[in-house]
Amino acid sequence: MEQKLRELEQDALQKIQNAENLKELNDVRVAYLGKKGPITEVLRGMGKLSAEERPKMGALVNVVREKITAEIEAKQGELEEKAIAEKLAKETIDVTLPGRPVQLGNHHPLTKIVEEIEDLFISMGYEIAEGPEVETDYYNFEALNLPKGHPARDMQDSFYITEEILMRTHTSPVQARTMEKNQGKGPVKIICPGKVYRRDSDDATHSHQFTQIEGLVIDRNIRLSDLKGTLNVFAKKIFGEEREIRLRPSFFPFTEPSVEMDISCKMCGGSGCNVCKGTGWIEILGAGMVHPNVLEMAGYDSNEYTGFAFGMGPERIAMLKYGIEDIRHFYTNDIRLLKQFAVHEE
Ligand code: FA5
Repeated sequence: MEQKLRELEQDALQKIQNAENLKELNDVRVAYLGKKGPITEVLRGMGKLSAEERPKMGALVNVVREKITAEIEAKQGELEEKAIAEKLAKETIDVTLPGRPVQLGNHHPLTKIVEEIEDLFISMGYEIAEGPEVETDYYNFEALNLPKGHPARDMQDSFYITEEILMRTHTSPVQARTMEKNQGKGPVKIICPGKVYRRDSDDATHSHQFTQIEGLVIDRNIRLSDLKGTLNVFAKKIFGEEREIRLRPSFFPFTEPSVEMDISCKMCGGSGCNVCKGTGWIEILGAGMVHPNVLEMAGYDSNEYTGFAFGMGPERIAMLKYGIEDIRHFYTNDIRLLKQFAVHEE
């Protein structure tokens, strides 16, 4: 039996050496060490041995089994390394191949202009305030000196949800809410960017949903000249140092006096062209001194505090600044328009 075991060992070691890959090696393992293999068979035959021979043979079987196992493990390591080396040799990469370009997104032109305007006002000490898009009639109109039935409500055709609730038609309700929160105390210096909604028919310059940025400053001794100075800085920073501004008298129920601001036309430099309809000026926002009624309704003493407010439509500002001829381009998600703004990204 000893002789048989020695032969078996030699045989197994030979086959292990000859194995050329991991599969062949595994076949040898199963053949020699598996349940149906010769070693198991020897162990089964041990019962027939004498009591003296049994421990001797048992020890020998163990030695042979361990030797075969150790050889298989050593060979396995060797074959694994060989397999990795072969795989690496086969899969060499050409590092000179140009990489696949990653598609990068960029900011929407409207986001860009809103952020630019926000950054400018933040640099002048303003804070950003926000309010709900679904607004009450009170904040959207009444607190802004537009009582029910006031004819000026027609200037902003509205989407009503109930008698008292509507989609806000402008960002001015955020003024009213902020003043009320400050309980009659100054100073207040905010801008409020956000979406607004009107029952306007969509065309090249009108959208039923658009963006506004409201500005509000309340303190003692705030004057119309402060408003003009602020708007002048705004126009020059956003449109260029060479742009002039002018204020024209206008009407908003929540400001007195009220003005509209025009900037000099970039296309013709003020001499008149079809962009500015021959006037040399383009209107960009509404503004004025906060009406004393609005101050009082929000809890301010209008003898002590004054303030100015303005409201602009960033779509129209972006149209002027970037030369976009139709407001609907902002909302139709034509990737060709959006991609043109990628080059402007820092
Ligand atoms: C207002 O909404 C006032 N709340 C602005 C204001 C605030 C005045 C504070 C005084 C003090 P107006 O309706 O003019 O004003 O709208 C302001 C700006 O919104 C316009 O100059 C224009 O740029 C933009 N706008 C108005 N309607 C539309 C529309 N349908 N589509 C796109 N932009 C619009």
